[in-house]
Amino acid sequence: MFEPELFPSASALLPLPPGVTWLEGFALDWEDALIGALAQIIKAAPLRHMLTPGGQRMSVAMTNCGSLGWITDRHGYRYAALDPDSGRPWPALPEVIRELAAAASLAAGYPSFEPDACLINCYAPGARMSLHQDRDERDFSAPIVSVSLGLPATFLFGGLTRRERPQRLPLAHGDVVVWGGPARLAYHGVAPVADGRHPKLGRQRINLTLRRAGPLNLNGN
Ligand code: MD6
Ligand code: FE
Repeated sequence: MFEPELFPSASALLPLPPGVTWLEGFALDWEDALIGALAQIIKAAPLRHMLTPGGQRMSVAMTNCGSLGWITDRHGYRYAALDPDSGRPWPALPEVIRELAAAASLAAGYPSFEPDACLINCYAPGARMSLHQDRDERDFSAPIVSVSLGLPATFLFGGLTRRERPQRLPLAHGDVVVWGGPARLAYHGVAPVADGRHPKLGRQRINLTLRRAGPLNLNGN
């Protein structure tokens, strides 16, 4: 007979909005390879605190890999093929990240996701990301694959307007969230990360968001 789980997982208890798939611990099979690949990327394209168009320094430190990288500065939010700090292309998307993105998007029902951009967000304790929509991509038909590593965080998942009260998803090391379809333009953010120490990553949360961002406009950068 089917045995109901005594301790259902957090993802089984929360009704997720349509278009969102939460794969708990999905990235754990790739954990060490991912951490190794991240170290290489950060060496080639160091984490930095970018400025918002309004001139605020973001509390989250960022870098990118893949053919396009998400950047922000006084001129706005956009994707760029070159790292503005070095003038060089972003590091290539490592095979381990490509493989994880393919497996996660397939598991979530998007069998042909081909990411060209991977934003790497690094949160020290206290860092946060305010509610926003992801709308700098060329088209919104591709899903976004989001991988959480290191310290846990509360992901805030709102509606299609800023006014809806967000749902709170406790994301842990190794969790992957895939979102697309009706959720693609939902407002979302990350509550201030609580202090702690992760056995492999120390006092930080790292999030990878894999997207299909391009192609860029001919005159775009
Ligand atoms: C983060 N993530 O988890 C920030 N955006 O650190 C995002 O802003 C995000 O996780 C779009 C899709 C998935 C995400
Ligand atoms: Fe986002």
